[in-house]
Amino acid sequence: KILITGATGQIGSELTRVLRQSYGADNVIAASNRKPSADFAEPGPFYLLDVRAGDRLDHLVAEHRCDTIFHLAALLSAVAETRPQEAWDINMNGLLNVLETARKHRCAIFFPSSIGAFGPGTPSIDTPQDTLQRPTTIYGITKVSGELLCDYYYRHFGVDTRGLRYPGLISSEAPPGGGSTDYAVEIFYAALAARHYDCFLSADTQLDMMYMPDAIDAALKLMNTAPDKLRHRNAFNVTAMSFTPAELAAEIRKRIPDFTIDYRIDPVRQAIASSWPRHMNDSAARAEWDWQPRFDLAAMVEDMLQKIAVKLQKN
Ligand code: VAH
Repeated sequence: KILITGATGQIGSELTRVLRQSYGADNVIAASNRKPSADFAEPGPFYLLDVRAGDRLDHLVAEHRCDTIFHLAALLSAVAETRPQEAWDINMNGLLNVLETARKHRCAIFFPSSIGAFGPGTPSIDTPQDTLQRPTTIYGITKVSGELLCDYYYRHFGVDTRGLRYPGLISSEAPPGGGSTDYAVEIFYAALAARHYDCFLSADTQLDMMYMPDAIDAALKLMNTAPDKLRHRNAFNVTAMSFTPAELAAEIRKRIPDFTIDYRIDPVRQAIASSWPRHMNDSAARAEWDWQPRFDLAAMVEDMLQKIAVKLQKN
């Protein structure tokens, strides 16, 4: 059985649906600190859980005899900057509780790291798998620390921990909450509803990105890889595309010719995004577990516009 923390979040809500379709609803326990919306995943077991409550987490895993935990509960980069102490508490103590539970009950762990685990001193083009990691955001600090802690639990306690350094994630389902790449989701709603978007990052802020179906595939593929194939564990660089707000707007304009974009820069999120890599090298993931994305920029834009249009029509 599988436990998903942060199950109602941007990644969690789609991962829960996919896992329930493959393994059966009763074998996928969804947990989150907030109640799911009416259209959440496939129906199935759901528990309210604050990952800082270690005993409750332990109890859930024991009761359901979970053997795998996808630990997705965390504060994202922009919101974390406004509440750094709380971000440390949730992101680090939550992870520590998950790792301790996994050690006791012999669970495998998936931990999502991020391009946020890199900082301004990291090579920003062709960012190597193994390189300098000195992030300047509290979010990034918790991601590097999380990577190291996961590797520590693997080496010292034999806990099967694995992770991905996700780029900005774009999804048509649950909205992201407080990340610095949220513009790449908001822009689709604005383009369809108002034909105009005010972007909070500058026109030339280039970042790695990925469409959610690829992000879910990557997590499942990594978790299903035979352990002897893995030379790295926490965490693998993975990317699918790399673009600027101007390039994304141009791709949208091919399908919505009267779409316009202005730039009203939010200094906090701009500073965060500017400290991240522009384009990672993900050859370790490609070599060790055959990572390969399906969606490039054009395919992602096509699919997003279709899905968001249907969603807006329904509402
Ligand atoms: C964030 N979207 O800003 C996330 C991500 C690529 C960055 O980790 O928190």
